[in-house]
Amino acid sequence: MENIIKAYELAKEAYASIGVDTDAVMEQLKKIKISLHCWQGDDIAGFLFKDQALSGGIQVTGNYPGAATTVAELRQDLDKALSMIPGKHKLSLHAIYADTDEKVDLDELEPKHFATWVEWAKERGMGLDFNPTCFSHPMADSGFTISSADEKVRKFWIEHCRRSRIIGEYFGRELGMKAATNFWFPDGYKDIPVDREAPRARMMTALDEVFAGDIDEANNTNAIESKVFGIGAESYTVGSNEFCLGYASTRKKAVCLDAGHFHPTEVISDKIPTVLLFTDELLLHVSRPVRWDSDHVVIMDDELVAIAQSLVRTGLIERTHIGLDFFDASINRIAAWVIGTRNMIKALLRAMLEPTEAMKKLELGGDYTSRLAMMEELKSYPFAAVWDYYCMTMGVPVRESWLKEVKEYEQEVLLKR
Ligand code: RNT
Ligand code: ZN
Repeated sequence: MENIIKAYELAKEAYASIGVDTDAVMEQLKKIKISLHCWQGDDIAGFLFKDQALSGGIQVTGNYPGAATTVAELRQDLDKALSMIPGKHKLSLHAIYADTDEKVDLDELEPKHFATWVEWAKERGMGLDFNPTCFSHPMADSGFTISSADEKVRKFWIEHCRRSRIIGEYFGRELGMKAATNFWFPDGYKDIPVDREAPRARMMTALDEVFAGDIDEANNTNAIESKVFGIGAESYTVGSNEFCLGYASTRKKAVCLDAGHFHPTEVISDKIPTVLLFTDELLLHVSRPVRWDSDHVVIMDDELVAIAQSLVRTGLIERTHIGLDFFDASINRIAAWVIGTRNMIKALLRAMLEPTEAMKKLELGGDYTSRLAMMEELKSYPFAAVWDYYCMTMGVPVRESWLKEVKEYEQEVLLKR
C-alpha cells in the first residue's frame, strides 16, 4: 500500500509537469458508467426459454464450468465481478433475462417481469439498460424478424420491440438514470439476394411502428445496432451500417456501434466523432473481433485506447452510453467481465491523463513533429501508478490481486454448480 502511494505521488508530479491534474482526473473517472452486459455470465442463455439454442448468427464457444443457470446465480456472479471493478456502473439486460414464474412470450413482456432487476439495481446504486431479444426464438427461425415478409412474424417482433421501449423507459425512470435500449436484428441472407431493398424497406416501416405512439422517453434512448454479417447471413444483412445510420439520423434515434460489426480494417474509434455529428447520442458495444465478430474479451489494445481517446479528447463521452459486448465461455466468466471492464475504465483513465488542450494546440499550429513526439512519450507515462492508486482508493483489488478472489470463488461456488 505504501508503495502504491509513493508511486502515485511520483506519477502525480510527472503528470503535473505537463499540466494534468491526476486528482481531478480520478474525480472525473468516478462519474463514468460502463454498462456490463449480463449475457457474459451465462453464454446468452437467459431464463425465459429453457433449452432454446442460441440463434441469430452469433456464437459462444467454450465450455468452462460454472455458467449461471438461474437469476440468483447470475446476480451472485455479477456481484462478485462488480466487487473487483472500481466505480458504480450499469447492467445491460436482454429481454430473455426476465425474472418471472409466469409463462410469458416476448410479445407479452411488461415492466413487472423485470421488477426484481430494478430492485437489485436500486440496492446497488446502479443503472439498467435493455435489449429486445430478436433471436433464440422459433419466430426467428427463418433468419428474419422485424423485416420478415411474413406479416405474422413481423408483427410479433414489432410488438416485442415496442414493449422493450416501455421496459427501457421504466428502467430509466425508476432508477433516475437514463437507460439505453438497443435494437439489434440478425435479419439477413446466407446467399446473394435478388432484392436488397425490400427487406430494408420493411425494416424501416416496422421500426417506424415500433417507435410510433406517445411513449414517454425522457428516460430512455433507443439505439439501432448495425452489422456487416452473421453466421448464416454472410451475404446480406438488412440492418447494415448505412441503414442504421440513415434511420437513426432521420428519426432522431441513436446508433449502436459494435467494435466487431465492421470490415476488419474499419474501426469504431473513427466512427464515434462522425456519427455524433448527426445524432444526439451514441451507444457503444465495446468488443474485440479476432478475424471476425468473435466477441473476445476486451483487452488494452490499440483500438481500445483509440476508442477511449475519441470519447475523451472530444468531450463526446457526455453523449455516449458505453456498453460492453463480448462472450467467452472458454475462461472463467467472472474473470472475463473483470478483465474487459477494468480495461475499458483503464483505457478511459489513460485518455483522461493526456494534456488534450495542449496537444490540440500543436495540431492546429501545424506542429506535427511535436504532436507525434508527445503522443509517443505519453505511452510510457506512469498511468499504471494512477490506476493502481485509483483501484486502492475505490476499495477494489489492486493489480492482479483480484485473480486470487476469482479462483477462490471458482472453487467455492462455480465448481459446485
Ligand atoms: C450481435 C450483436 C448483439 C449481441 C447481443 C447479445 O452481433 O453484437 O449486440 O451480441 O445483443
Ligand atoms: Zn453488439
